[in-house]
Amino acid sequence: MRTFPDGFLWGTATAAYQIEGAVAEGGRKPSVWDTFAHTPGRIENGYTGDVACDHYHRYDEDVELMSSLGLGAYRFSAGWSRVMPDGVGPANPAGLDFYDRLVDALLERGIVPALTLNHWDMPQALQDRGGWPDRATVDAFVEYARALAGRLGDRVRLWTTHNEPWVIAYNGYGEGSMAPGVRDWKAASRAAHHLLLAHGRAVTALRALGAPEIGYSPCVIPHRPATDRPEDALAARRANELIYGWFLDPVFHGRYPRLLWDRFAEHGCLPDVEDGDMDEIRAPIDFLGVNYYMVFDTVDDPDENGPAGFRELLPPLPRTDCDWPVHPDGLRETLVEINREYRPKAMYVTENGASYDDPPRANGVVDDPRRVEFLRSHFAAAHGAIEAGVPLRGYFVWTLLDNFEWIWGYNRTFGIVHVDRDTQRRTVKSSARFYERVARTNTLP
Ligand code: GCO
Repeated sequence: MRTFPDGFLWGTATAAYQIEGAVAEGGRKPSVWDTFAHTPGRIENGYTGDVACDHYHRYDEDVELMSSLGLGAYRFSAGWSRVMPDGVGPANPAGLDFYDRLVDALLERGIVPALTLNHWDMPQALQDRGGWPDRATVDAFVEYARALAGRLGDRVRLWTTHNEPWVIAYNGYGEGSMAPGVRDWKAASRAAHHLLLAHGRAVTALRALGAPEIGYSPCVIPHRPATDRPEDALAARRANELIYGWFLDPVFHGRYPRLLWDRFAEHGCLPDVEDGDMDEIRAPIDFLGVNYYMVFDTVDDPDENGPAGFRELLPPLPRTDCDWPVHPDGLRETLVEINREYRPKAMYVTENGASYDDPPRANGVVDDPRRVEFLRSHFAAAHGAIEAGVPLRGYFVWTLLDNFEWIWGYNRTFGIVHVDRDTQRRTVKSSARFYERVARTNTLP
């Protein structure tokens, strides 16, 4: 039996566009994800987040569900275009009211609120003016952060600036597979720099408004060399720099990682870094969130991943329904490595989970033994990291509800709670019951 430290937070994580629905209610206007999802051919089956889990109307039921499972924390994102429908200008009172009600509902049940400002849903109005490659978007983001912190600063304990900024910068602006679907690596590196600057300035603004704990949630997908060829070792290092080094070195060390910087330079894709930017980006944070799902093997390939020039291979491991390799010990290694390299004051696993499709049986029961095993083995790895000295303070399982899984739409299910797409009925899966035991006892049986 493994016991976790006192006060360890057990929660789930969600994102606004993936669960809220109500995309044209309460003054909300489109985000880049509404536009992208409504573009034919972008999302499987033409699915959109228009309705999603209807959480906007059912938030109280969903919070009650978390409470019934004994969960002590909830990581959610504010819909940027719900709070700032036009990107700039005054905040939308109805949007702020929604998050106000949600936060109060959590606090009434003793659930710690953890708010992410940017889980990818930038207002379309800002994209129309240039989006993240445009430096003015930094100011718009800080205004948005101020509006939320001005309203909720006293009640939300954990504040996160961006979720997985590499997805926005490289998938969104570089290879174009995610919103806003741009294919331009110069735009991608500019977007990355502005995301970092927006992070740093938002940290400073949140601090001034009294936000208790401020952090950041990049995604760490460790890439290992597939062979002992030196060029594959370098390719793996570039892959790691692209996905997380680019977003962590500036925040903790005040500089960009060298290998990729040189590659961007060779391709004429460097961002415009102005005097003082790196100091602003380096504003101290209280915690680092890590999203961890998988590992990949890597080979050198100048034709893939733009200037980073690498290709991913599947290691010989079991895989989830997303074809993601399952490697629990990679979580322990990642936490230990990241802690050694960056020395954050505290860490959280801000996302970890798996897509497995286990439909309800005739008697209504949803049994998902593969997810139970996935969670059990990853919790054990997190415990191993704590034993190795990592200041890990909590764990957020991705995710509470089967939801809109980006380009896969509703074809991938990560929830510990099943959602019937026609009726919106929520059914607790066996993984949720397993998680309940862990959360209530703070131990892993
Ligand atoms: C992610 C996202 C989640 C995904 C999850 C599964 O940060 O990639 O935070 O929104 O749904 O990772 O793909």
